[in-house]
Amino acid sequence: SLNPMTVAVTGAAGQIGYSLLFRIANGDLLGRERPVRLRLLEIPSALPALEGTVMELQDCAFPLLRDVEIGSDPREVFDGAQLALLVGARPRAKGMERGDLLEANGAIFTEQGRALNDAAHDDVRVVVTGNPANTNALIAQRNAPDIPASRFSALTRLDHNRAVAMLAEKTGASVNDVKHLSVWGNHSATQYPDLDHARVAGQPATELVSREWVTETFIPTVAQRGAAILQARGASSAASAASATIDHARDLMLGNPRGDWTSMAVVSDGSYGVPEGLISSFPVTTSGGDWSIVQGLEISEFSRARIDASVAELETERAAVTELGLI
Ligand code: NAX
Repeated sequence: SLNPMTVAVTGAAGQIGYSLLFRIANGDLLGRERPVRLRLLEIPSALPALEGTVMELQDCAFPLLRDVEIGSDPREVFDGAQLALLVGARPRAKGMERGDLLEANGAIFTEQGRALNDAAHDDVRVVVTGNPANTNALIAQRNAPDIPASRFSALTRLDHNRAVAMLAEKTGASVNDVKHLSVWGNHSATQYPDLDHARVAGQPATELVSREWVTETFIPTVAQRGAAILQARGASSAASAASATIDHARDLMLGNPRGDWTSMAVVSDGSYGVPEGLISSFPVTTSGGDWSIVQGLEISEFSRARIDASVAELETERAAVTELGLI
C-alpha cells in the first residue's frame, strides 16, 4: 500500500475544520489508497474542544487514518508536513479596521510561514483558506524563503464552485457539463467570475445567457454568496468551504480532470498583466503538486476592467502588509 502522507490543518477546532478533518480522514483528499497522518494546530484555548473532535475521529474508525496529533506550537505541528492547510485565521471583530485585521493575521501568518520554512517536509505544499486568503498566503510565502513560492496557493475554489453551480442551474445543465470557467483576482467582493471561455455541454456559455444576466445577476450573486449564507444560516459557509478546500488540494496533489481547468490563487509570473509576485486567482491546470496558469486566453475589455479592479485591491493589500513590515 502507499506510504502515509502527513497533512497539517490549522484552525482545526473551527467550523470548517469540523467538516474538513472527516473528509480528509475518509480519503476524499488523497484517494482511497493513501493513509494519512493528521497534525492539527489550534490556539491553546481551543485545544480542549479539539480533543473532542479527535475522539470523534477515532470513533469513525477510518481505515486510512494512521494517527492524529494536536498542538499549539506551529514548529511542532508542521514537523514533516507534506501538505499544510492553513484554515485558522483571525476573524474581523466589530469595530476592527481593515488594517487591524491585516495586522492580526500578519502575526499568525508570519509565524506559520517561518515554522513551515524550518519544520515542514522539503516537498511541502501549502494551501491557505483563512481570510484574507490571498494576502495571508503572500505573508506566509514571503516568510518562508527556503520554500519555492510556487508551493503556496490560496483558495478561490469555493467561488469557482459557486459559479459552476449557478451557471448549471441557469442553463438547466448538470454541473458536470460546465467547463472552463475562471475566477480571477482576490477572494473578496472584487473577485471576477469569468464566463467568456466557459462551455456548457460544449456550447459557449455566452451564447446561452445574456450579458445583462452576467453583469446584473451572475457576478454579484457569486461575489455576495458568502454574505447570503451568513445571513441565512447565522454562521459563515463551513461545509462548502471545507469541500472546496478538499477540491483545491486534491486537484493540486492528484491533478485536475482532463479537458477542463480550475481556479486557484497562485503567485503571478506576470501572466495576463497581473504584477509579478502577487497571489492572485487564475485559471490553472494542475498535476503532481504543481500548477500552471492557462495561457493564451483572449481577455475582453469587459474582463480586463474587472481583473484590473480586483488586482488593484490585491496591490493595496500588499502595500499595506509591506508598510506593516510583514513581508
Ligand atoms: P472559525 O472561527 O470557526 O475557526 C477558526 C479557528 O481558527 C478557530 O478555532 C480559532 O481558534 C483558530 N485559530 C485562530 N488563530 C489561530 C492560530 N494562530 N493558529 C491556529 N488556529 C488558529 O472559522 P471558520 O468558519 O472555520 O473559517 C476559517 C477561516 O476560513 C476564516 O478566516 C474564514 O474567513 C475563512 N473562509 C475562507 C473561505 C474561502 O473561500 N477562502 C470561505 C469560508 C471562510 O469564510
